Amino acid sequence: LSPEHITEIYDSFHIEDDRTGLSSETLQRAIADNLYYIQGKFPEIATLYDYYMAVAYTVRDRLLHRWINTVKTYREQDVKVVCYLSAEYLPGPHLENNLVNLGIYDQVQQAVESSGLDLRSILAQEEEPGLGNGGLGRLAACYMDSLATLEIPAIGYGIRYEYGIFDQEIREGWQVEITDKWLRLGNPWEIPRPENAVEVKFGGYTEPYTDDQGDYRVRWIPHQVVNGIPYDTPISGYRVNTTSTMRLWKAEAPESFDFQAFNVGDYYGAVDAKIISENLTKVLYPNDEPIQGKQLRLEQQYFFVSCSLQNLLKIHLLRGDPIETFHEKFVIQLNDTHPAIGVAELMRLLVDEYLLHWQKAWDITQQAFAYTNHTLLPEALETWPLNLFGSLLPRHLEIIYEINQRFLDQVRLKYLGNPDKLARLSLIEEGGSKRIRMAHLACVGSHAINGVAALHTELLKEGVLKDFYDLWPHKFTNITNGVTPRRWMVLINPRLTQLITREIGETWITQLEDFKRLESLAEDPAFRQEWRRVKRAVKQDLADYIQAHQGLTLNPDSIFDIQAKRIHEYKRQHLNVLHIITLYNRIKHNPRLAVPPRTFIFGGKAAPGYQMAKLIIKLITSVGEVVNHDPDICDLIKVVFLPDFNVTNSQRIYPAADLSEQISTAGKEASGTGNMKFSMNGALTIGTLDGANIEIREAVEADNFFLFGHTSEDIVDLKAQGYVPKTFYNTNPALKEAIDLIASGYFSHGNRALFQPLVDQLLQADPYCLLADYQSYIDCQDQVGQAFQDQDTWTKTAILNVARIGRFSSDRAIREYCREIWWVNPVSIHLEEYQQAKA
Ligand code: CR1
Repeated sequence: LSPEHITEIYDSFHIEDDRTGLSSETLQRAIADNLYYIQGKFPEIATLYDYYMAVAYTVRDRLLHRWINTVKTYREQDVKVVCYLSAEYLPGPHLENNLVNLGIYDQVQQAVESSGLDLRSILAQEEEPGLGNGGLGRLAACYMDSLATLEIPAIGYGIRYEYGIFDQEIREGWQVEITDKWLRLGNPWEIPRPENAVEVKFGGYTEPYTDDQGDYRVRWIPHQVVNGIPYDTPISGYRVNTTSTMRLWKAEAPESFDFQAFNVGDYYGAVDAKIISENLTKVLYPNDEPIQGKQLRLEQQYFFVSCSLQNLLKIHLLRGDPIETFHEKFVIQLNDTHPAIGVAELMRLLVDEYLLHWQKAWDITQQAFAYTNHTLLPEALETWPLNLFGSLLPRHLEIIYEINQRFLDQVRLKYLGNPDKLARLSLIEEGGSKRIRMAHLACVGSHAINGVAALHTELLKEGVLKDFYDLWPHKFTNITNGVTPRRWMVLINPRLTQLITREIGETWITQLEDFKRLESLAEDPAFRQEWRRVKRAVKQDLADYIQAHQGLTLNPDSIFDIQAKRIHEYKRQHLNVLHIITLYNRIKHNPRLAVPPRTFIFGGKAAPGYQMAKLIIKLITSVGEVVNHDPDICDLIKVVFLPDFNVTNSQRIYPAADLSEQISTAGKEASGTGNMKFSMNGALTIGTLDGANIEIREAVEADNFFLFGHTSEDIVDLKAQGYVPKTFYNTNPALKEAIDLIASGYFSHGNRALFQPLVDQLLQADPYCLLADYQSYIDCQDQVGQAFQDQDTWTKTAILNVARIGRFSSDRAIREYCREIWWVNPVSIHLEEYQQAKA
């Protein structure tokens, strides 16, 4: 036999390796193997969770080969890598996403069924990593998905919070927060790498010294040292071998015991140090936009940033590259100002530890960093009291002073004799107690600054960052957010995915602009009918879920009118409630009124300390309590509050919506990304000209979007003229009736005090202009009701929304970052041995 012959015979057996094989037979064997050797269970005593773990490890094995080859390739080819620094990530459950990306959903389903189990119930076992609050963290996860899919070398750095965002329960209509113990049963997706631990210093003092060259240097003598342990999670790309790393840091005490204290008998004192260190990454701050200026939060930020930058420098030097070329090999994206301390930390590392001269270090730093701003809300802009900052990071305070001095010297030359300008640009806010402005540090230390939607970027340039824009207009770009069609369409809406793919093929999954091919189908009555069938089935799924979990029966033919996002006054869930009460009043006055049945669905968490947001939740549930049981309403209106809005639950919600509520006060929502997910799944939007709504409306065209409300300019004018909400209340009987009904105690068992703070806020201040937008919103909702009666036209409009939503893929956004900010290129990963990913 010749060697060729042997290979031929060998190949004909199709021998698959148990760790990489993709056939259902091999997968079934591998699952049984992992159940036995990893979970230590035999089928008779294995729980569903054990099976989930066995399946997860089986899938992880298939990723590992790709992952290791990815890391190896980047190292060998010395490629430029994108480093995404984010204090938050909301990746959602990993298992199903990895099945989709690897193209092995069907094989795993078959393998699981052959063992007498059901894949859906196994998938339901996964506890999602809730390591973020909302849009910002989920955006980071969508970007990680697109980076891998587009084969861009990338690492996502963040914090491995032991407790993520709290789980929300609703008790007696109020939000109750439950600790999120997501790691309790183990996390099969992460690999700890204690051998790569790094040290992070805190507190203490600095002292000058002269180095061998006779140069002035500074040494930092810390009060405390904490270890950072990296935990790596593979992030797969869709049908490519590229598998990127999400590296999250956990804080640990350098030694389990302080031996000195132990020797003198202070056992408890010794263990104390361990507890203090581990507190650092214990819990995610559950505030979405208003920041919480707590010292622990600054410690978290510095901790993960220092770990990540030390890690990057180590990788760079291990690749044999000189420190001077760092910025040619890495670009570091700051996801908001949370990691902005990185600018000062990289300077410290380069100057104090790697002994570069200031100017050289500064060039590297500026070229390495780029900054994304995610909010205009003044209460969300991070500033730290100088005292707090200096006691925690004494060396960084000196570095920031130095950066500021050099920066202001430059500004002074440009704006001769303009002290106001200097004060406005300074990294230090003067007056009263001094504070460090993190956004200013990010702007000065970056080569690029971007907003997340066209309007948002314009408002940044005219407002919060105007002085920086005047100084460096070339640094500013807009990159409108996007969402990944893999999770937000393929994974969550298999029915619609199948229908679309049958008609236009599957290229859209990685080139969402191909949805354009659906345009002509909008005119096809048979296609519209199928579309309607799919939508109806998906609505039924959500209705079944709500029936099972809340005991509420919903009518799947009613308008599913959904608002799902964090509860915030600027997002105006209470404007939605005013519409519900207005409809309710109309039916009460005229029980024979022909109104199309509507189901109002809300989902969203309130920051635990945000009283008004919590009261808004209570208002929604209280109105639901009355409306849902009022016989006069004849089930024409139903109000549902879906508890615990997270990635998992959101996946049931987006596909089922007819109407997407995007009703923030114009100028307040930086972009929004839920707006994109709803549209992608065929909902029509009712919205203001805010954030990315504006661009969505442009894309789908005005006729296919329900627009209402004041523009951001109107709002500014309105307030400049001295906005008096009472005028609207006094001159609009329906509005007055709705507000009075809340105030009367009608929804609170006669308790007039309950909603008083909310009513007072609306009548006396109304900072988010609900009253000014009320009539326009009601009129627009009436148009929605009308339009829904004509199901065929509604469906056509829905199809056109999907056909034209292609621009809002995170792939497009990532391509823009690559081209305009990162200057990085794709690198393909080849698997030499074992199996290639399915084409
Ligand atoms: C914005 O409020 C945007 C996301 C992602 C949020 C939202 O409109 O879609 O960021 N901002 O860009 C935020 O969380 C801290 O700021």
